[in-house]
Amino acid sequence: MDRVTRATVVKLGGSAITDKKVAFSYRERVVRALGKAMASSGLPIGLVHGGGSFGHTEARKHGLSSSRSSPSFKGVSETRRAMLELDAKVCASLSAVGLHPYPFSPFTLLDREEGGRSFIERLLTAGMMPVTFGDVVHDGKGFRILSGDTICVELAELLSSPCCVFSIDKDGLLDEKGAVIKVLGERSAEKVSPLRGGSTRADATGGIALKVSEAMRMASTGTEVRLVSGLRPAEFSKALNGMEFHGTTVEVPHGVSSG
Ligand code: IP8
Repeated sequence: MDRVTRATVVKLGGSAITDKKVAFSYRERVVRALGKAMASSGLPIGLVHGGGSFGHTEARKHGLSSSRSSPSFKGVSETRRAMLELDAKVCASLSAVGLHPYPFSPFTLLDREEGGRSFIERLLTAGMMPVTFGDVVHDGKGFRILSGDTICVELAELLSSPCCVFSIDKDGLLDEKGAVIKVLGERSAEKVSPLRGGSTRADATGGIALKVSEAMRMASTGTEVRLVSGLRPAEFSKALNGMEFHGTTVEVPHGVSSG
């Protein structure tokens, strides 16, 4: 079998795979539908999922965020437990539709020299789907939340990904009037309404602002970034397969990043 060195990165947004208004609510049907679309694409995929009503519920309860080091060790354990619980559900749903998820902590990616890359490449070459998630990490000073959006950038770079698809709970990035922004360019980031793009105030991470800046960062390194509703599997499938889709494409000239 040929060694897989380039793979598509997919983010299953927490706002799509859970109901953020209801703590610990999991959308099994949504994950299965997205899983079926990924299976039928036949693409090698590195998967990242967000925290949704699992990780963000605990993180907020215990005052953890992406910017602050937290003294709440209980909060660290509880948030991590919630993420592992969600990850087990996601992997079970993916297995149920014929995929072969291999869950791992994003820590593995921190060894970015050969270690991280060859680990992921070996999994992909063997026909497994590497699955990781937003997590609680120790950054040397204390614990903080590492968003799945940031992990997507790392993973796309590691895998020289041609494309990254973010599934969210809206039809793409929306402007102030609620209309879908079809193409988000380097100068149009301010068009995005902060409250209209798949993240909510329930986020312990950077919400939509972080998503936009990470998408820009990724696009500037040559990865095509597509944002699509995870609640519309047919559109998700089109976005994944490089077809015209209803959603947002982020286009930034190579080497330029507003993030
Ligand atoms: O939902 C956050 O990941 P995100 C993960 O991708 C935790 O920002 C632990 C809340």
